[in-house]
Amino acid sequence: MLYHLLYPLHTTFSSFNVFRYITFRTIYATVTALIICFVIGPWLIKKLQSLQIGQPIRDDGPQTHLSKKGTPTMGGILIIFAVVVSTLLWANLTVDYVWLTILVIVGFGLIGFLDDYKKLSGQNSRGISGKVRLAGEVVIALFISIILYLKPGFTSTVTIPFFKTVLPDLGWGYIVLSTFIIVGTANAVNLTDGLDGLAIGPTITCFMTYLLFAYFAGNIKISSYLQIPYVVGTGELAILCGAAFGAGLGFLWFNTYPAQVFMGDVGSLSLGGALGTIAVLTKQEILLAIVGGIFVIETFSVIFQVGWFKVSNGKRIFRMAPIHHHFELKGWAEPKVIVRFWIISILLALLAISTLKLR
Ligand code: 57M
Repeated sequence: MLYHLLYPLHTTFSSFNVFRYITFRTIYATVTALIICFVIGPWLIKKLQSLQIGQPIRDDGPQTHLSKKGTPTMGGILIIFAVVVSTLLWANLTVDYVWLTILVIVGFGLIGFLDDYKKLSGQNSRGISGKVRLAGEVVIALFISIILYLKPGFTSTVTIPFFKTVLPDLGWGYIVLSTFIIVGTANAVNLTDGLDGLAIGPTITCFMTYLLFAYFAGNIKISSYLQIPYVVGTGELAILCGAAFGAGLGFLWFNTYPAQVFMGDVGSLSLGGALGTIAVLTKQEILLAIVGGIFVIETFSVIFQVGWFKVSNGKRIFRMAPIHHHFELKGWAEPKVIVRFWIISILLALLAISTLKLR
């Protein structure tokens, strides 16, 4: 909105020319989202506490988690609010990619909200049926993927990290891949969200990394220099990534150990869905498996544990899945697991950025 209101005034006040620059607007989108979290966070946490939106804790998990009972959840509402308001303020709203990503943020957030609400009102950890939840996610992701497939200028080729000339064209198969990435990332972030700050840390590194890729992919000169696909309009997604980065930091302020609030499914599904969508829009689809490697590791730890548990009649590979519980049960203090996972996610982000040159 500020872009549309203030940039046209640059003919009278030349300093308003600055609103033209994506870099300027990205920085202030980040700061705006961070400030929104700082200002509204304490109020929202009190509100959630007074509404008794406290997390029920499963008694079959690590014993250290029992003391977390009553910690308010659904802090993701704060993240969504900060990202959406900041993006609406700073982005160029004529770019449809911005609206598609906001649709995923709000749509997946709504599914997560219903899930959280059901868990809290029933005071158990089940929430809405897994099938209904998945169906809702697939409908939204499929809608986005079909729109992109039909959009003139948006190609159905996939960028393979480390290979600059290998760009397989999947045709309509791209719709399937894109839907899988969006839904898969949402659920992977959800699985990771089991220790204070564990999910939001790698989410922040992912948004920072995709901020760069969105800026590069949206710039005709830089994209051609780096030999990555040029996608008109994705530069504006750098602003949304900045807003998500700022909101993530603002949320971490309250979610860091010992957490004053959890993000809930409303937060994890919405952030994960947004990350998947941005990976698709910037045509760096497969790269997300590297940038978001922590989410991939967490998900595979569950797949292997559950698979082995079934075929071996109750034997386990890890002490408990997802893998962060394994380390807790080995005796690592919770902050140690969290910070080590953050360190790995930063390393993975650097590796992902290096693919721009290692090709
Ligand atoms: C949700 N959520 C936390 C909070 C958060 C298939 C199976 C492996 C699925 C998995 C599962 O349900 N994962 C998704 C993970 C929960 O947090 C809430 O959920 C939201 C995110 N969806 O925002 O609202 C608990 O996580 C802890 N937490 C923090 N800090 C945070 O910032 O400490 C969360 C955020 C909170 C809090 O304790 O209550 C969760 O874990 O429920 N299931 C599991 O993770 C379970 N694993 C399991 O059953 N493993 C089995 C195999 C055979 C399937 C095994 O390895 O033996 C464990 N989950 C828990 N206890 N809580 C089992 C034990």
